[in-house]
Amino acid sequence: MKLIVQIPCRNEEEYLPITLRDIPRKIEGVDCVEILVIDDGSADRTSDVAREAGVEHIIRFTNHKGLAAAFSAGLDACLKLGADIIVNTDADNQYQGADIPKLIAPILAGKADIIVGDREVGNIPHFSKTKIFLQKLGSFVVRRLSGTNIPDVTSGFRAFNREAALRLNVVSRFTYTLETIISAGRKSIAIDSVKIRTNQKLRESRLFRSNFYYIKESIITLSKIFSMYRPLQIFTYIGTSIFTFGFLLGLRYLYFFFLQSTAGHIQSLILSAICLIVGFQICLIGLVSELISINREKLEDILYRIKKIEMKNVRGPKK
Ligand SMILES: Nc1nc2c(ncn2[C@@H]2O[C@H](COP(=O)(O)OP(=O)(O)O)[C@@H](O)[C@H]2O)c(=O)[nH]1
Ligand SMILES: [Mg+2]
Repeated sequence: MKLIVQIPCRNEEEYLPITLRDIPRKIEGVDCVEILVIDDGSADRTSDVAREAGVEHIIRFTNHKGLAAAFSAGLDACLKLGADIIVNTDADNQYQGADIPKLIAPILAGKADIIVGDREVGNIPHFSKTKIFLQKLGSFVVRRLSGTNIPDVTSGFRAFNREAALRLNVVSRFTYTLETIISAGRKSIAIDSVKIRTNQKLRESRLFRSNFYYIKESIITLSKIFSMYRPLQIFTYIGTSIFTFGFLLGLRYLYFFFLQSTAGHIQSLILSAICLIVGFQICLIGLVSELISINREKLEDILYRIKKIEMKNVRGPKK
């Protein structure tokens, strides 16, 4: 049983050594623990620091590709390196390395494919009230969209077994955290959560730069994911609302047409016609998106098979 701890990094030379020191190298139930650092085109000495600390694997992007891309590249590399379990953690030592055994326990026991560490955000002293509220709201929305029960959806402290890592494909740019949970829920991957501890804050969060930035990016990410995973539903909601409004307005016009005078009601007739056309078109777009989404599922299945073949080729046919 091989565990690889992956750490996506951007300009983390200062705190990465502290994080690395905290990662246990011996864990019960696991034969070997290795570390993979993904350096997302850092301008500082992140990669050098990782090498000096004895990190086994380093991926270095020549330019900045974003956290989600770094996360995906990490999963891919871990699979090729023969990981049975992959743990993702942050480079700023937000999470306690000592909690890794707790995080992977349900996976070792065969009870889950993905475990998300629950920070219990309401109890984190350095989180502002607004940040706690936004995190809780985000978690609520993602729980509803994904049909899962994960209390802390933005937590970066997670464990994946090989099967889950093979199945997940991330297309978001801002963050992988929300998409992986929604994707897991939609694909019926067994996802669960365990309570974990957090360390004192070492530096300000770069992902949560401001409330506005966080809300904006989260809405963009969620809209994209939602229209990817449930296009028919979302477009039908929007389309039928507009269509119904146009229909009622049309009925109102007919009422005037037959029982009173239509004088002065032409504007509402035009609006009604526009709403009927637009609403219908949106429903049609939903249908097309649904077909595209079915295609995507098939493509993902092919990707899954290709990844398996790649893994076998890299590691030799026997493993
Ligand atoms: N690859 C990559 N990693 C990033 C980027 N921004 C943040 N990270 C990493 O993501 C993790 C979490 O970032 P952080 O700023 O601590 O956000 P927090 O989770 O809100 O505290 C850390 O390991 C960062 O190094 C980025 O642009 N690219
Ligand atoms: Mg942090």
